[in-house]
Amino acid sequence: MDNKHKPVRSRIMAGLLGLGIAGLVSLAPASPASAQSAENQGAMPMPEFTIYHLEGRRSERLVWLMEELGLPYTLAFERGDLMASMAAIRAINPSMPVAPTVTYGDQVLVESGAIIEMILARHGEGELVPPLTSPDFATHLLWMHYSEGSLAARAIADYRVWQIQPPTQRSPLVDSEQVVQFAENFLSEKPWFGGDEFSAADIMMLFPLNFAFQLNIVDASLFPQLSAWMEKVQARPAYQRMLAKARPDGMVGSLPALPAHAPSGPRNR
Ligand SMILES: N[C@@H](CCC(=O)N[C@@H](CS)C(=O)NCC(=O)O)C(=O)O
Repeated sequence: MDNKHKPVRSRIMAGLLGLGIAGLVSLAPASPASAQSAENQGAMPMPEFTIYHLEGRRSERLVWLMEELGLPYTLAFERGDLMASMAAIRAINPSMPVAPTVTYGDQVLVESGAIIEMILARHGEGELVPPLTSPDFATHLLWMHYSEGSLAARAIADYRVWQIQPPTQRSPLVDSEQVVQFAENFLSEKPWFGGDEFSAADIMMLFPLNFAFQLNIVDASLFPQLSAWMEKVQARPAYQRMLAKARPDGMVGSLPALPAHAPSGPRNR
């Protein structure tokens, strides 16, 4: 542990003790498919990596990633208590308290997609990313970024607005249904958002699609490819290990589903 690192860790520990955080657990994945590979030539050594987590939220992406890669991490959350888990996040990241917040060595980081890309570049040994020369590499990156930049952004905006004012018609702008339809179209050509193989893009895409389906932001029955893909990714052993560790009591603090989304179909332009 270097000198810069020590105060950060002690501040984290003090914050956690003060909050009575029970869920700080070091986790060595059950099936370390590539645990050894991180130590192999070419990969950087993995520094201490703590994921500050809220059950059922985007921090699950990182737990799932680490389980897929077989890399070690520590998971910090207060089981069944989102407020306490959020207080722990605020304690280490007061200016941007969001889940995930992680500590990676002596750095405090946010943005699940950027953290995933960093972990893959430094410790992934080529896993969960299509080969650089494959056309799948371009679409993998597209979905890595689309998941937050286009999909989550539209779904959350529509959710917030429609909660206040139920919609009577579709927006002339790109809306939730259109961003979800674009993803549906891709899966009618390819089995994964990674293209021919599962990739980190599949990890990124699940959260906003679950959000859109479960909160009735779009009509899930219109998207059979996505529904089949969701079943497939959620059956993965690494996803199931993530659920057991990061959501042991099921969903906590679900948001209410919308009574109505915008009517499907053609739009006035
Ligand atoms: N684009 C960020 C979004 C992070 C984010 O907004 N996380 C939610 C939980 S899923 C959160 O912490 N929200 C707290 C708030 O908005 O106050 C990422 O992908 O990490």
